[in-house]
This record gives sequence, structure tokens and C-alpha cells, in this order.
Amino acid sequence: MAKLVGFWVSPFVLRVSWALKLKGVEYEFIEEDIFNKSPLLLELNPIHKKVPVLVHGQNVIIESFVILEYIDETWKNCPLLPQEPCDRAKARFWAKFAEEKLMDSAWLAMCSQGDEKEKALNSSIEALEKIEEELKGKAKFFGGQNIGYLDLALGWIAYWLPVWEEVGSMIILDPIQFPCTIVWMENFLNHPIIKENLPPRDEMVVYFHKRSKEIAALIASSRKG
Ligand SMILES: N[C@@H](CCC(=O)N[C@@H](CS)C(=O)NCC(=O)O)C(=O)O
Ligand SMILES: *[C@@H]1O[C@H](CO)[C@@H](O)[C@H](O)[C@H]1NC(C)=O
Repeated sequence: MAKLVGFWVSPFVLRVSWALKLKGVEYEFIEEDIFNKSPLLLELNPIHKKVPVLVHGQNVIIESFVILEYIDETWKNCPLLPQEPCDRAKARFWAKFAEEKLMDSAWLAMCSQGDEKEKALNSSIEALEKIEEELKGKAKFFGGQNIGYLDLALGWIAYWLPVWEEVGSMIILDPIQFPCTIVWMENFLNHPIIKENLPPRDEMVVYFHKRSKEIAALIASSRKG
């Protein structure tokens, strides 16, 4: 049976869980304490020491986007990536774009204050404008009628980003500015497999409050030193 080494609140891990569940793959979930890493994690992922790690027979696969592709190529039912090379390329592009341009700046905005927060918020909104454009005219999901690779890759926007907004007392997902994104979020969160596989929101709020304070302290001390 496949094994997934993960962490309950990690958006990188959840996208892999969603893919496995959509494909109907049975797997064992091994919860990792990322603040006190197990010998198992260090052995499986000595390079980054991060979750998720997928273990499938002798194969050890790391990096959530790489794992999604491995899953899609190994279990062919319910294809996640589109069929056409150009559409596949686009899906990969937007997954990476959101990770680099939106996730990083939204996370920084949650953890920072003042000018730095405003700058990070501006970058987040700028990135989301591009994603909103990409969604215009789409059916239910990025991939059309069925949930696919890009939906899973961007799924954190639907569930984690609103929590980060709450924790950081900020607004990124303005419904007037981002109507297509808001509709997509609803479609995504209402999908039966997604709905059943989300961490409890109240526990997430507590967790990210704590994390954002710790990271704010780290940022402040690195300035002084
Ligand atoms: N790019 C990686 C990111 C994975 C990642 O950052 N995982 C976090 C959990 S949310 C982790 O394991 N952190 C431990 C650490 O950074 O030491 C992926 O997509 O899989
Ligand atoms: C953020 O964007 C607003 C509106 O576009 C602009 O007035 C402001 O100067 C920007 N702030 C920073 C720190 O870049």
C-alpha cells in the first residue's frame, strides 16, 4: 500500500491527499512532527527534510507537484492533467505562478506589519488579478467540468488563504475584484472529495496565529542582528 508522510495543516500535503482520494488509491497516512523531525522523514527526504513524501513500493517521491504528476501517471483513472501538451504546460505554469507569486507574498503579508505588509499585500493582489483573468470564461473548474491538477494545485487559495487573511487582519480575496475566483472557490470546496478532506478551520486559525507570531519574531530578530 502507498504511504503518505504528511502534516495535518500543510497545503502541500493536502493537495496530494486529494489526488490520491480522487483516484481512489488506498494509502496509509503517517503524521510527521515537522518541528521535531522523525528519522523516517530524514531518511526518506534527506535533501529538503520536508513533507509531503509519497512512498509507493520501492519508489520515494518528493515535492508535491512532482508527486501529483507521479500519481497521475501511475493511476490513469480520473486524469488530473489535461490531454493536450499546451494545456498541460499551462496548468503547470499557473501552479508554479501561484506558488511563487501569490503564496509567498500572502504568507509574508500575514506575518509582517507596516510597509512590508502593504507591499506584500499589493504583490498578492497583483498575482491574484492574473489568476482571476485566467479563470474568466472557465466552466466549474480550471480543467472544465471536472476537478483537475490545477484545481488541486491552487486549492490552498480556497481554504488556507481566507484563514491567512483572518490571522493577518487583511483582505486579499475581495469579492468585487475577484468574482470568478470566489465562484471557483465555492465549486472547489463543495466537491465531495475536497469537502471531506480539509483540516478543521478553527484549529488552523489557532495554528497560523502561533506560526505568524513566531515568524514575525524571527524577521524582527534577523533585522537587529
Ligand atoms: N515545495 C514543497 C514544500 C513542502 C513544505 O514546505 N513542507 C513543509 C510543511 S507545510 C515542511 O515540511 N516544512 C518543514 C521544514 O521546512 O523544515 C512541496 O511542494 O512539497
Ligand atoms: C500599494 O498599492 C497602493 C494602491 O495601488 C499604492 O498606493 C501603495 O503605494 C502601494 N504600497 C506599497 C508599499 O507598495
